[in-house]
Amino acid sequence: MRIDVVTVFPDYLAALDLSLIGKARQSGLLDLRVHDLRDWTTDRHRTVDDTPFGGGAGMVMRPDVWGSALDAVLDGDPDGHLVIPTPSGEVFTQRHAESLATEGHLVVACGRYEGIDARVADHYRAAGRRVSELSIGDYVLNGGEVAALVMIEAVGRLLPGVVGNPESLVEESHGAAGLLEYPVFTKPPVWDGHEIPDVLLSGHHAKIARWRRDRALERTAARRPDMIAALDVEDLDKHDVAKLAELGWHVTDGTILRIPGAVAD
Ligand code: 6GU
Repeated sequence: MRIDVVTVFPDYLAALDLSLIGKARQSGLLDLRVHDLRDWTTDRHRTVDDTPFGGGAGMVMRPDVWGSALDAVLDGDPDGHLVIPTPSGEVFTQRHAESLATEGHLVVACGRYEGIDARVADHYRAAGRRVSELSIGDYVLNGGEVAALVMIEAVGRLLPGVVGNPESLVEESHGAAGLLEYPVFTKPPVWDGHEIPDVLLSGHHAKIARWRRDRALERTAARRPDMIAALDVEDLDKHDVAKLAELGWHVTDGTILRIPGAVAD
């Protein structure tokens, strides 16, 4: 996969030299190129922004500079997918990461200030290009760089060969099961008086799987009730249904409903 990132702070992306993503770059699995937006300015001050039409606070990034930069890095590639990190985008999820990981070429346009002139996204969409405006959550950052780091790490680790053991991608939080991951433990078996649950030392694989599934259901019900409500009833066995009832969630004709006050939280 090729990823081009355009930013006024190229140094922000230096973290992508490290760890698994850094290795993927060195081995050639990921061709990641970081560009300075100011390389496409034409004035002496290398201006990338100006005041908003209609008034208001802050500065908006100029469409002409962005257009020149994006045309250059898209490099005539009709399949280049434009990703614009913005707090006004759809919320980026593991589903977006999975979809973006199948692409050949991503171009990530990191805005600063109050964002990029809206004509830029419209222009590339009207030209038939895929454009994804994505937020990493409901809070405000100073620019798209940190969000780009998040998205590139989430996408990059899904590329074949980047994560050594692909099994570790299977059972994780936000994976196919639609549940948060169960708690995990390692040596020593007793740390500061805290023991490991006996079942994990039993060697009884079916019991371990059930124990983990129950902990995943409990955690998800406590921390992410929205994910319980979104579960596919078809994926639940009778033990799941009983566990969910204990947690105050009731499965009736294809839907999962919280019964308020059914259990003490
Ligand atoms: Cl993608 N950009 C900015 N500036 N703030 C954010 C964000 C993105 N996602 C959440 N907050």
